[in-house]
Amino acid sequence: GIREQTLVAVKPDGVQRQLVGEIIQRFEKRGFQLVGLKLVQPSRDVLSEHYHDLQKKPFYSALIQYMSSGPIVVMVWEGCDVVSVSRMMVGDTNPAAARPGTVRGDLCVHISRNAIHASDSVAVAKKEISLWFHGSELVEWESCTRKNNYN
Ligand code: YYY
Ligand code: MG
Repeated sequence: GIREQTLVAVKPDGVQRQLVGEIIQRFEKRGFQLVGLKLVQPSRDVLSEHYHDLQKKPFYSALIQYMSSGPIVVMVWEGCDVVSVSRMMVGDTNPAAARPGTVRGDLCVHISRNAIHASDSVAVAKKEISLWFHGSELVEWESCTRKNNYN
């Protein structure tokens, strides 16, 4: 449906490198609708929940360390197939394998500093959105672009 939602985050390296505007612009231009946005200093508790699937990975502690090293920008974007399309826009986890035209393929060099997160399935998106946002922080609004982007 056109109300599908996903969680996108600009990671600490992306915020430090001042890529927030560039990343937001890509999602806006694509035609997705912003329904939640905030700059946060993420806690290790929330990060360990966010990355609980990766607990056993060798890079896990470095990942949590890096993700808690500075502010991140968390966003909820809405639109048709936004979960899978966002993953395409983000590109391969390893920037060295990410296609030009993707965020990671255009703006990043190393897997440990890949600038952006996007939920990898609709079910995970629901969990991640409720982990990072209170219901009251999500705004339902009628974008005037909606009638141009959908029939
Ligand atoms: O969903 P995505 O961010 O593309 O990759 P995940 O497999 O979920 O891993 C999360 C995060 O962990 C990744 O964006 C960078 C980091 N990471 C790493 O530092 N080294 C790896 N070999 C794999 C992932
Ligand atoms: Mg992932």
